[in-house]
Amino acid sequence: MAVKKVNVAVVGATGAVGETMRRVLEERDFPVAELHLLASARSAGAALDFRGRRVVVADLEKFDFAGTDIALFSAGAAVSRRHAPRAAAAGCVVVDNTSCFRRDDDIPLVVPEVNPQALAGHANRGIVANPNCSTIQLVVALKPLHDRFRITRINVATYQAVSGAGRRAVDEMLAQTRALLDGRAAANGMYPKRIAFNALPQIDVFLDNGYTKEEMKMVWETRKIFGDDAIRVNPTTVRVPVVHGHSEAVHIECERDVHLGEARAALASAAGVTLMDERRDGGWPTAATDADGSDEVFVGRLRKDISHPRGLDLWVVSDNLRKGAATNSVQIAERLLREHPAAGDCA
Ligand code: NAP
Ligand code: 3JM
Repeated sequence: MAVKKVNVAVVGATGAVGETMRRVLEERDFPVAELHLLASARSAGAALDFRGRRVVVADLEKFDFAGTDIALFSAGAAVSRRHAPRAAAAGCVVVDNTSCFRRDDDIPLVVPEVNPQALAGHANRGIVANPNCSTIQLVVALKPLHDRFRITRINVATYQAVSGAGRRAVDEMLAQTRALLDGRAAANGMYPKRIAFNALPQIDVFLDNGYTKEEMKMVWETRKIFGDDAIRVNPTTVRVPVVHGHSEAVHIECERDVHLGEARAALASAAGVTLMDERRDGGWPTAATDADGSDEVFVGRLRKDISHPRGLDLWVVSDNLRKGAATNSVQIAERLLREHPAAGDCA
């Protein structure tokens, strides 16, 4: 990439997403001049690796964003609400991984394979929002189908990995699993019921309409990214005892007639999609065996819906910490540097 080097801050650097951010920046050879790793006072002073060097974690509260070009925020919505505007005011472009700004009309919500044109709006407030992990893999898989068949309705059930709820959630699932295998009682902490050897039909808080906030994020964000307020989305989000990778059973209804061969060809050539759809034992992708560690959105189990004349069913799997969070944010930052080089120009 023939772009100048920039100063980058990772906010929430000690977390599950922040750790993946560091790895993805390194893997993609992002043109980092100086890297600032930020977290709360709890972790300030700890040292983390980046490109073979130790970088000391600093306290976000005391950090001055002047001189930082791009900040990748993943420390929760409340932290973004407090600190992202002051980073932007200091001339830094913020790519925010939380739900804090996603629904604001003047903040672009971007998946580079789907709506890169929206990035132009970064200049409005100096903030670009990264969608929720479940939305990202859904829209990457559905974009080529929406372009051809015009989707009118999406029914989706998710099977979401515990790493989507952070480090403590992974620890809790593993501790419960160990305890149960040893014949001991499993204590609940983060989840209201046991997650080990179970499936929990609640992610995030309940809203007045009986859906959870995670479910409504998929409704709001899909409409905004597709620029289509008419598209109807009906999600059920479920937490399952998988460490990395979300899976989704997706059922779409379309305006135009659906041709399976055309759908398959569209998915096979779509950016960011790997079609893994063979009608034999194991001819489909899974979170643990295919998605974990990959940046791709895997699609399988493609078939015409026997209950609807213009319906199509598919199975969509992706790594929630990579394409669902860190990789998408870094891809946004790469595009900002390439296509909007004045973004966060602090150098
Ligand atoms: P995590 O493993 O629990 O890590 C949380 C991170 O935030 C840690 O680095 C923590 O630092 C930091 N932090 C917490 N409170 C802070 C504060 N007051 N000031 C500064 N830093 C603070 O969680 P995670 O899974 O990485 O997720 C972090 C956030 O990213 C989530 O809350 C969510 O908003 C967002 N996220 C987005 C997606 C997506 O779908 N795009 C997916 C997952 C997460 P300490 O070490 O100092 O505690
Ligand atoms: C994924 O602010 C918080 O407590 C974070 C909750 C959270 C979010 C969120 O709302 O930002 C946890 C995991 C997300 C997300 O990406 O929407």
